[in-house]
Amino acid sequence: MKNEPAALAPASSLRMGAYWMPFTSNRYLKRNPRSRVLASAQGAYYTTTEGKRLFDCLSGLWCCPLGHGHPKIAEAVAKQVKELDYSPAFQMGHPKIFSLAERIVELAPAGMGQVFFGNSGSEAVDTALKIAVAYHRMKGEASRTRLIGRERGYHGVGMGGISVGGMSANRKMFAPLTLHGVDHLPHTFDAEKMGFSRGQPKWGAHLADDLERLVALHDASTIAAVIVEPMQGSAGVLVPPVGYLERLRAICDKYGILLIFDEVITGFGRLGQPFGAQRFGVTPDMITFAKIVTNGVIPMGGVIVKPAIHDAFMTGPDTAVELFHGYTYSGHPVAAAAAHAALDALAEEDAFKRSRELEPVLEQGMHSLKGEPGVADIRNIGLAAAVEFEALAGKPGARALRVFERGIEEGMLFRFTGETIAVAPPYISTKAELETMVEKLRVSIRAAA
Ligand code: PXG
Ligand code: PLP
Repeated sequence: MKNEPAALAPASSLRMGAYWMPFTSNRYLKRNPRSRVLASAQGAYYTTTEGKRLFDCLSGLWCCPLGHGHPKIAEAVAKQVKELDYSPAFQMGHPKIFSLAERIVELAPAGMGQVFFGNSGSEAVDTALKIAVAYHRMKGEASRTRLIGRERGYHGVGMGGISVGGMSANRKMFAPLTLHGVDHLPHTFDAEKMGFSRGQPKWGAHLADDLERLVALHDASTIAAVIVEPMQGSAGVLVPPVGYLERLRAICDKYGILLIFDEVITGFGRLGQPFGAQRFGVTPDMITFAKIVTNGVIPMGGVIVKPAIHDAFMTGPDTAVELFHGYTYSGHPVAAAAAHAALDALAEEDAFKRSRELEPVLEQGMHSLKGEPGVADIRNIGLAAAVEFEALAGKPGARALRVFERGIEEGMLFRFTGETIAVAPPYISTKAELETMVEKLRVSIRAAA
C-alpha cells in the first residue's frame, strides 16, 4: 500500500515519556504500547507500528467518514500549501474561506446566514457561548448571561465547554475555573423506559419541560442560551426522545432564549442528513461544527448563526471591529482547502445517502448483541451506536477496556469510555464490513466476560 512507511518500528522501541497524552491512561498505555501506535491509514483501515491492520470503527474520533488518505483531499491540501499557506485571519481574508462559509450555510437548515471559524469543537463551543451573551447585550438585554447545558453533555474542554458540559470527570478537577450562572437540564436516558431503543425513544419528550422549571427559578431575563447536542455522542450515543428537541425549541422561543445545537459529531452526515437539525426537523439559532468538515484531515471548527444574530453586531461606525473574538488560525487556508475537498467528496460520493443506507445494517447488527454477557443497553441512530455494559464486580470500566483490547486482537479499533463501546463507522464502509465489525464485537464481548 502506497501510504505504508518503509520500515515499521514496533511501539515498544519508542521513547514515550515526553508526550503527555490527552484523555489517556498514560501509564497503562506506555507500559503496554503494543498495537496502540498507528503508523499509517488507508480507506477504512489503520495499520499499527507492529503491522496490524485495524478497521476504523469510530471513523478516527468521529471525524474521518470518507476514509483515510482520500486522494482529492490530499491533493487539495498539497496544492494549497504551495499556493497560499497562511493568510492573516484578522482584517484580511482569502477566496476559499468566503466560498466555504457560503457552502456551509447552503448545507445548513434554511434560515442560517453566517459562519464564524475556529479550529476545533471546543473553540466552536466557546465562540457560540460568547456570541450568545454578547448578542443579548447588543440587543439591550445585558442581564441575559446565564447558560444552560445538559447532564452528560460534552462540549469540549474550553472553560465555557466544561461549564455547560455535564460529565463530572471533566469538570470536578477544574471546578474553580468553571463559569458562574450555569445550570443543567436533566439528561434523557432512562434504562427502564427506553432500554434497547432503536433510533429515537418514544418516552421522554416531557424532560424538556425542565427548562420551564429553570426559567421559573432564574427568570427568563437572566438566561442567554441553551446548548445541547442533538444526539449526545461522547456520553455513548444518547438519542433524543421523540418530540424532545421540538419542545426545547418551543420553550426557548417562548422566552427569547437562544438555542444552540452542538453538532460537532452530528454535523455532515453522521445522522444521514447534513446536520442533526435536519434529521430531527428542529432549527436552532446557532450550530457548532468541527470534525467531518475536513474529514479530520486538518483541524477546523466553527459556528453557524442566523442572520438576526450576526446583524445585531453590525452597528456603530463601519470601521469598528464588531466582534472582539477570533483565533490566529480562524479560517486557515489549508483547512479551507481541505474542507472544500471534503464537501466535494461528500457530494460526489453521495455520502449522506450512503450513511442512510447503512443505518439499518448497523442497527440490525448492533441490536443482535442483546443477550451477550454483561450487555446492559444498546442504542443507535444514524451511523452511530453504543453498547453499554454492566460493570465487572468491583472493577468499573474494566469490561469495556477488555472488549477494546480483544477488539484489537480481532482487527477492530473500537472506542471505549467508561462502561461503553461506541461505533461510528466510515460512510465508505461496506455492508460486509459492518457485519464483520459486529461479529468481532460479539467475540470480544464474550472474551471479556
Ligand atoms: N462538542 C461536541 C458535541 C463534541 O463531541 C467537542 C465539542 C469538542 O471538539 P474538539 O474538536 O475540541 O475535541 C466534541 C468532541 C469520543 C470523543 O470518543 C468525542 C469528542 C472528541 C474526542 C473523542 O466520544 N467530541
Ligand atoms: N498566547 C499568546 C502569547 C498569543 O500571542 C496568542 C495569539 O496571538 C495566543 C495565546 C492565542 O493563540 P491563537 O490565536 O492561536 O488561539
